[in-house]
Amino acid sequence: MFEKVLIANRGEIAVRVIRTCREMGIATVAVYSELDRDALHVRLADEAFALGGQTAAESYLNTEAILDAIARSGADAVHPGYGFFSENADFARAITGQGVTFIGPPPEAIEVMGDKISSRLAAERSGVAGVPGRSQPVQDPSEITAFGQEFGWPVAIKAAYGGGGRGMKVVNGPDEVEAAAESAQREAVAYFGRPEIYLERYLTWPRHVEMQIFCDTQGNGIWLGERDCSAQRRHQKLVEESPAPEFPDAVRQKMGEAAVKVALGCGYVNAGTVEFLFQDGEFYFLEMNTRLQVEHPVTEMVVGKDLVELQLRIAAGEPIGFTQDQVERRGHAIECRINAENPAGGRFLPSPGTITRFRRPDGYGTRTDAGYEEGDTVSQFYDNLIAKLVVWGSDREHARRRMLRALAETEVAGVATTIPAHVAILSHPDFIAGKHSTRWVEETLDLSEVSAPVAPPPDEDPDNPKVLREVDAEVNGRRFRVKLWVPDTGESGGGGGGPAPRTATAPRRPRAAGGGSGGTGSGDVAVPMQGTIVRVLVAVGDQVELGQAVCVLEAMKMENNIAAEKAGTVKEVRVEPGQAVGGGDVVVVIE
Ligand code: MV4
Repeated sequence: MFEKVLIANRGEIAVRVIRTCREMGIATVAVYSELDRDALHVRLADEAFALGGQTAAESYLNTEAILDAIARSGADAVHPGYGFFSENADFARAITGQGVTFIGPPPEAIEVMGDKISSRLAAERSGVAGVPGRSQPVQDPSEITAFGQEFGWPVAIKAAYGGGGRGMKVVNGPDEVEAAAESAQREAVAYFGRPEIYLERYLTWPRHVEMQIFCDTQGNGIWLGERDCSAQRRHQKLVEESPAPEFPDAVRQKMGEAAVKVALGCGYVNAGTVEFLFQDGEFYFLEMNTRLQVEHPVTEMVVGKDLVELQLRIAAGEPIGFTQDQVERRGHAIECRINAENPAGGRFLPSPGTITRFRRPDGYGTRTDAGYEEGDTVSQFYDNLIAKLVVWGSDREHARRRMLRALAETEVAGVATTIPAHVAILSHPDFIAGKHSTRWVEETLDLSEVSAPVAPPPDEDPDNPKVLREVDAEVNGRRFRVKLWVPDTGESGGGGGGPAPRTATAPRRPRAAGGGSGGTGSGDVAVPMQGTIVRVLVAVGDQVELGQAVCVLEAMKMENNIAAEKAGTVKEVRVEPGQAVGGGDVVVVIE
């Protein structure tokens, strides 16, 4: 087994991996950007190395900095988490090229599944059908009309290198073909740098059901169970559950076997998830995710296994250690993603800032995987997932009631969260009946009455004249935690300009927002990382509120709202849809 694992990630998944490593007696190494200097994952790791930089591109996506931290730390394995480099074959090769184990699949498998046409072909070779369609790129728009006449309308035009919900056009009839084909081709090049598009019959009310699989280095493959992730908005998952509601066991068995065949067919090793669309009792291969997913705890709670432990063992060359028949699934689990977003009116505007109060729920069958504690700051530079709330119940209704209780018990102040939206979803008759689909949140659920006020910070108690504090020192890029008795002046940055010290007695002090919007931000709205502008939401002269999204940046397979850091009037709009931008580029100026 490994001696020391470096987690090339941040937030809740880094915390999650550190916990299992600690339980297995494996030393842990965290890496951190300047904004994450005092982050929870850094505090929990045995060692920590600075990557430098603020944005993801400057830090967690800085290959050289991560490889340097790996070398300096002496780690013998790297866990990529999800997002960032987790599905980057070159990153995996760079790590294994240093003689260090990449805790994930072989680079070749990552590449096969990274291109939607290639993954469809791989699935077909394994006897698993995708949505009825073509597995070759469209050569001429006339093919689309012929396809629609053969397979029926609507037709889905998809970018072969699309992802994160981008790169799909729906065509309802022959008269829409020409415009849709032109738009799809242009966006494929603009967003993904590749022109290939392909065709599928468009499923009008599908459920998104994904199957968790594991393969080991001895050629064994098993499936652990499915997760229904249909409750999502703009391709961002909100609520996931297992087992899928209204999902016959015969279909489960067939889907599990199909998923394992797809994985073994591409030489897969370690944790993977095969995504399907499920409609009218039939399932169709959609794509394969070659990483551990955010929602993996839902499977852990139903199967009773630690999937990160299984990943570590398989990466170290151990067999899966149990057979398909030994996999037992009990009860029902639900996960809610608590994001720093304001769901008011269904807009889900980013709500970066300092978490001034965070009370986590507890009780039987209640788990919170958090990447932040009270006093930490949620930056707009990274994914705004604060914590995953996961519950287990003896059946779906029990789990649903437990989740509603746990959501009601959860307190977060200083930032708005998606909690009110979760309550609305879990309380809705359609969700209770399992009648929702991937379109339900955006087309049916009414969030117009949902509000999520950002509560002011609680009054803090007067401080003692002198208290013991722990502060973090960084020497030559390496982090050390030291204890000091210092006057409790209530100032952040206790001496030496370091991060806000933590007292043993007084509540944690909110640190200077590291990108959060304190309302006095700059009028220059900059993008936190490189990407492509997919939507511009304001025009010169518009009045904008603090935190209001001014444009949407496509980056890291996700759509990211770029928010105003101050209220005011739009003075300049410097970008247009389809424009490529670099990290730090100013896109809108507010006066
Ligand atoms: C589809 C589809 C319906 N019919 N393909 C969205 C992004 C990419 N993951 C594939 N997606 C879809 N492909 C056909 N032929 C509906 C979606 C879809 C979707 C799929 C899974 C999870 C959420 C989704 C949200 C909107 C659309």
